[in-house]
Amino acid sequence: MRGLEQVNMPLFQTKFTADPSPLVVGDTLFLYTSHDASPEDIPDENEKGSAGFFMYDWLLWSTTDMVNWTEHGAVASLKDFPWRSRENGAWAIQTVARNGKYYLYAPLHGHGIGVLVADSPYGPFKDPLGKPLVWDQSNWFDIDPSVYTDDDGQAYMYWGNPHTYWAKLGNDMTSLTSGVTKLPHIPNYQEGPWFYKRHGHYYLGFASTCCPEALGYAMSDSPTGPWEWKGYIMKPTPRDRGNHPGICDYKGHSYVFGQNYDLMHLETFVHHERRSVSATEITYHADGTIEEVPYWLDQQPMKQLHWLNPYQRVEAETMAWGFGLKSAKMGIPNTGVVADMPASTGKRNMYIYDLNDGEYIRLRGVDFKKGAKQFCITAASTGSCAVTLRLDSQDGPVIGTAIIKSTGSVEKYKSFSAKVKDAAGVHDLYLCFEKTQGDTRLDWWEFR
Ligand code: FUB
Repeated sequence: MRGLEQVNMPLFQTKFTADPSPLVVGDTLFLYTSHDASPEDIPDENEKGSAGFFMYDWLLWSTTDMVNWTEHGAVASLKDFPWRSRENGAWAIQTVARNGKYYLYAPLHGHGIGVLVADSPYGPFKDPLGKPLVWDQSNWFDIDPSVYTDDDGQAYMYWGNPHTYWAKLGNDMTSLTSGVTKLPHIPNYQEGPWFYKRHGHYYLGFASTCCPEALGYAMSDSPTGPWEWKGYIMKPTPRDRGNHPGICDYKGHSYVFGQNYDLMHLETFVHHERRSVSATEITYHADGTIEEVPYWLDQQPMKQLHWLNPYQRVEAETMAWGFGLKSAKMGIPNTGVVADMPASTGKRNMYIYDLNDGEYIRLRGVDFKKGAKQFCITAASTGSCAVTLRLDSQDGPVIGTAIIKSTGSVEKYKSFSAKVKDAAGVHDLYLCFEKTQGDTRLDWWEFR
């Protein structure tokens, strides 16, 4: 039997995530996701244990190596759309870049699709319209926007469940310059279109017919169809239910992102909409069709594109795995109460908290080169916590132990250090938490 580290587990553990939307900016892959609230963040006491969708804000993550991801917290929330009619329904977004600006297309379930604009992928995002970009008030079909700008500069938006719609966007990316076209049904289409062009072929990835949804796709010679069903990228399986593709090329590889319940299944198999995003590499055949991939758990872990440099500031919220830990933006408590959320904040420092004995942060492929001598971690604590540094497994050789002591407040950060020995070459690094007392928050660490 293969353990958690031998299979392709979800990318993020500090929050439940869904609806992955990749965006490559320079050498960084940003991934915008929806956020399925954890029970403690659902404000209605009667709903904490229920199976439905509780979605209030959208999250951002980034990587340069495809296995160690840095969390950036909420980039926007329902609060950024003052015209919304519900305090739930922050469904699947896509963010695209154009002319130095970032456009975040967001469905507010039951209230159409809006758009936010920012000067940076981290935000802050602002609503330039004050109203939905599209909204057919006779139904709730207007979800899951996907935007692609073609080589001639014409941008298109696709969206919809259970029908597929498209419209042309103006050069401002915030207006429609055509009517809305409802396409003839594409076989197996349910929702979550992901519209893009690659090597002259147009693609529409999508979540295939519910339930269980899988990842299907269609191809066309034109940005407006007709679309031909080409098969599954990943076949349906009873191990999954809802799904939603995000597809991109990055550093010479092609990837599909999707969602599953594999993280929640570590705690319960009772159905709740507590989803998690996974990724896998895909390959294209010469005719442009996509080689089908097995279900996430039947795959090897993702391949790392380059080693992590530990001799520079590494955020505590950078990790390959951190099950049981929580994260927050400094000065902004996690809460599902939309009224208490800040307007889109832009980039902010984050911290990791809720450390318990036996939990750990795993970093994959850390290159210690000729050898590290010292480990420094910046933390705040009302108690204490031992951070034991181990190589290659949770029980691997110890290379040092840093003791975090009380700083008097969870807001007051200090540096704690440990002597390090026998850490050279490339290893997975485990920051293992033991003897935890009180509340400890981790900001960043580095080796010297
Ligand atoms: O995440 C909420 C909804 O579930 C999305 O909008 C759909 O694509 C499905 O993933």
